[in-house]
Amino acid sequence: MKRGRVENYLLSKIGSGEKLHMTLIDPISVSEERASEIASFVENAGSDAIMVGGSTLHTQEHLDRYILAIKSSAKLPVLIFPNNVQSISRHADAIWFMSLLNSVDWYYIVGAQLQGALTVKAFNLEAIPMGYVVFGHESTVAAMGRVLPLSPNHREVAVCYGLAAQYLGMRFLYLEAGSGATSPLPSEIIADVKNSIEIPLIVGGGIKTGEDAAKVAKAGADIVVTGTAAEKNLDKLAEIIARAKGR
Ligand code: 1GP
Repeated sequence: MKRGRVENYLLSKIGSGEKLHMTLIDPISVSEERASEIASFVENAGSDAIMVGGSTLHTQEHLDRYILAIKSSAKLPVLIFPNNVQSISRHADAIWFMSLLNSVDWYYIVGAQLQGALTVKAFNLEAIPMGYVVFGHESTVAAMGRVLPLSPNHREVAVCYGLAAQYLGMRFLYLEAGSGATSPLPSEIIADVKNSIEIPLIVGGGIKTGEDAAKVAKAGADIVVTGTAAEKNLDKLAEIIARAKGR
């Protein structure tokens, strides 16, 4: 499958040595009006793209309106971060076509993808293949995605997941600590995975300060994702974006 516009945009930035930040906005916890304000703010603050999604999103119609609201105030690419088949909108620029690799449930590994594939095609959406690995067991995504909990102590297992994703042809790997996690993933595990794979590495979950963001990027994340920070304090988010990007 040929790379599309959004993937090329991300790869050209990563290829030139840039660290990226993506702002995740959850339609269940942030209103459309607020999402549109956040989008405009993060565009000015230097975030590289907006991800829309959350573990409990329920209607496609809501997602459509939501993405249009974001796009009315910012030119940044909007990528869907899907939780299920209802998370497919023709208005997005791309969709992370992701597999929850450490789920114990076939549905989250390939079932939802099977159900959603024809819709992605009908909408002519750019699909970006991504392997998704969730740490811990307390987050909403772990509960909803029937995750086999992976401890951050099992660094070698994380490396195996990363390599498996790469050898299966996935073009990005996302290490997820869970939205609202008490702390980001430890630098050691990020570095071990980064040093073992050749595909770009995305890291998110629990990044609350500029210092956290700088650490995660320095450890090896090509793309740092923050969600909750945008809901809390936009000044802090500006600092997170700047530090993730090494400014
Ligand atoms: C969740 O990794 C993202 O999928 C973002 O997590 O809300 O903790 O920033 P936070």
